[in-house]
Amino acid sequence: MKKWEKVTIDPAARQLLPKAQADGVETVWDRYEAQQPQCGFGQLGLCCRNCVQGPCRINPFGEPQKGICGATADVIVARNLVRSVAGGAASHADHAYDAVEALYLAAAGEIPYEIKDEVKLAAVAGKLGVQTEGKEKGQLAREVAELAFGDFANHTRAPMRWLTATAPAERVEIWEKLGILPRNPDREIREAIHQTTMGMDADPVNLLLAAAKLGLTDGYGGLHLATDIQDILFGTPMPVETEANMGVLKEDHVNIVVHGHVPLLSEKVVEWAKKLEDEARAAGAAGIQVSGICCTGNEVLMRHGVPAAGNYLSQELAIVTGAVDAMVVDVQCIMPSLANVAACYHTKIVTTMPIVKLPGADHVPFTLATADNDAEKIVRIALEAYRRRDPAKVAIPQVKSKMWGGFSVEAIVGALKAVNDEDPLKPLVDNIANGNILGAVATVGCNNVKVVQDRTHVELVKALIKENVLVVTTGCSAHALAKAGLMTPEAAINYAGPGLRAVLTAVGEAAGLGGPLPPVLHMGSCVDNSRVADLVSALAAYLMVPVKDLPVAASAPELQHEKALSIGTWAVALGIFTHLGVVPPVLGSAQVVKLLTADLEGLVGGKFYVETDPHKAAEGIITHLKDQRRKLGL
Ligand code: BF8
Ligand code: SF4
Repeated sequence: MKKWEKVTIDPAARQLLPKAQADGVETVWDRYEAQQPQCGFGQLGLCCRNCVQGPCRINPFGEPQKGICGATADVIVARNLVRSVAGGAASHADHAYDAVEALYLAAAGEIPYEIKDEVKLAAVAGKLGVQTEGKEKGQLAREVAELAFGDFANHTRAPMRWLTATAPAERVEIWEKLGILPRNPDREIREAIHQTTMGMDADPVNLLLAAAKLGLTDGYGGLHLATDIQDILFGTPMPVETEANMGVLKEDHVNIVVHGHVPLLSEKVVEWAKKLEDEARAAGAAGIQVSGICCTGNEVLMRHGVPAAGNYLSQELAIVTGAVDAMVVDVQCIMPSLANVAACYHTKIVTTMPIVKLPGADHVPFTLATADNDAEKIVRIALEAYRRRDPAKVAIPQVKSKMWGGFSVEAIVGALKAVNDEDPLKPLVDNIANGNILGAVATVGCNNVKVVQDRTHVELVKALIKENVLVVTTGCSAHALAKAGLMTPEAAINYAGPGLRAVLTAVGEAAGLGGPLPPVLHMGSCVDNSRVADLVSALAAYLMVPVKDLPVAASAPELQHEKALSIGTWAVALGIFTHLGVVPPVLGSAQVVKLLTADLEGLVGGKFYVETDPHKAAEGIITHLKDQRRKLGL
C-alpha cells in the first residue's frame, strides 16, 4: 500500500499528497507523524494545567494518584471534558450571536442584508409566541432578534426562550428535574469555566451534569438559534444539485474558496463573485468559480448549490492544486498552517475576523455595515492573484461526484407532501413501522488526522443504508459522503437495501425528482444539526413517544473539534444513542467512562457508544435500532 492510501480514501487527496511532497509543502499528515508518540497522559485526559502549581499528571498504573491539590483522575478527566464542551458551546453561541446581530441590523435597514425568508420568520416568531399578524417583516424580525438578544441577556432563573420554544416538552421536563436547563449561553459558559477552575467542583457526576447543560446551551443557544436566523436572512434550503471534490476547481477560472463557518461573509462573496465575472473575463479567465471547504461551504452549498471542494483534512490540499487564487476564511477549523502552504503558490489567504488572524495572510476586516465593500475587495484580491498564477504548478485532480444537497426539514416535509399532502409524516412513519426503513441515523462531525480520512464515515454509512437505515448528515461527514457518491439517486439503487430503496423511489418520483431520493440526505453545516433535532422531535411528537424511544441514532465517526463534543453531548441529552468513532480523552477515568457510556442513559435516555471500527460500529448501531423497534412493539 502506498503511503497516501494509508491516510485517506479520497482519490483527489491521494493525487495531491505526492504533489505536496514534490512541491515541498508540509501537510497535517506530516505534522501528525512528527507528533508521534503523542502524550499518553493527555490522551487519557489525565493531565491538569488548571493552576500554576501544575501541570499535574495522574499515573494510570501507579503513583501519583492525585494532583497537588488533591484532584483525582476522575475529577481531572471530568473537568477537562467540561472545558472542552464549553469550548464547543462557546464557538456556536458566538456564531449564533453574530447572526442575531445581523438580523437585528438588517431589520433596522442599517446593513446591506435582506430578510429573504418571511415564511421562516413567521414560523420562528410563531414558535416564540410572538404575535405575527399585521406586522411588516422589519418589525417582526426586530422582535425576533430582540428575543434572541434577550436569551443572551437573561439574568433571571428562567431557561432560554429558544430552548423552551423549540425542544420537546417531555425533554424540558426531564432537564428541569436534573437542574440542567440553560438560562443564558454566556452565563452557562462562564459558570462552567468557573466550576472547573482550581479549588472548585470535585464531583464527577455534578461535572458531567454541567457538561450536559453546556450541550443544551450549544444546541439551543448555538445551533438552533444560528440555523433559524440564517434561514430567515438567507433562505431555507431546498433541494439543489451540485458537485463535490477537488475537480470542482476550474483551471480556466478564477478560483475562490470560502472556508470557515458563518455564512454572513460567504453569502456576500458568492454574490460579488457573480457581479465581477466580467472583470474576470477581462483578466483572461473564463469566469469565477466559488467553491467551499468545511461548514461555510455547506452553508452556500445548501442555499445556492455552490460546489464543495473538500472537508477539514483537505483544506491544505486545495491550495496544493495550485489553482486556488484566494481562500477566504472566517472562523473555526482553519488550520494555522494555511499561510505557509499558500506561500509555496500564488494563493492569497484572506482572513476577515478580528479573532482569527494568520501571520502571512492578507487581512480584510469584515463588518456587517461594509460587507459589500469587503466582499468586493476580497474578490478583487482573487482576480489580482489569478494574474500571477503559475500554470506549471497547477494540477487539479479530475475527481468529483455529483450530489444533491439542500434537505432542510422544510424540504424533506415538502418531498413527503408529494406523497401525502394532508399528513406528510405519515408515509415516513408508516415505512418505519412496516420495517421498510429500519431507523434513521445522523452522521455528523469532522475528519480527524488520527484515522484514515473519510473511511469511517463512508464505510459506516454504506453498511447502514444496506440494512435499510435512512441516513441524514451534516458537516464534514456530509462532504465525505458526497465525495463518495452517496448523495445521488443512483446511490439509492446501488447501495440502499430493498426496503429503503423502495421508499426513496416512491418519494423521489412523487416529488418530481425523476428518480429516487438519495439514501443520504445532506441537511447542512454543523449548526444545522438543529435541523436533525427538529426532524427527530417532529417524529417523536407524531408518534407521541419520547425522543429516547425512537429507532434513531447519531454518529460522529471522525470527530476532532470541541464542537463535536458539545453537539454529541446535546444529542445524548436529547435522549439519542450517540456513536463516536474516535476515542475522546476520557479513558483515564473509569467513573467518567461509565457515566458517559452507561449511567447517563438512566438520566436522559441517551448515551455515548465508542467504537473505532466502522463495521462493528454499524453492527452496534443496528442492534440499538432493532432494540428500540422491539421496545416500541415494531
Ligand atoms: O463545524 S465537522 S472539522 S468544519 S467542527 Fe470543523 Fe468538524 Fe468539519 Fe464544521 Ni463541524
Ligand atoms: Fe494540579 Fe490541582 Fe492545579 Fe490541576 S488544579 S494543576 S491538579 S494543583
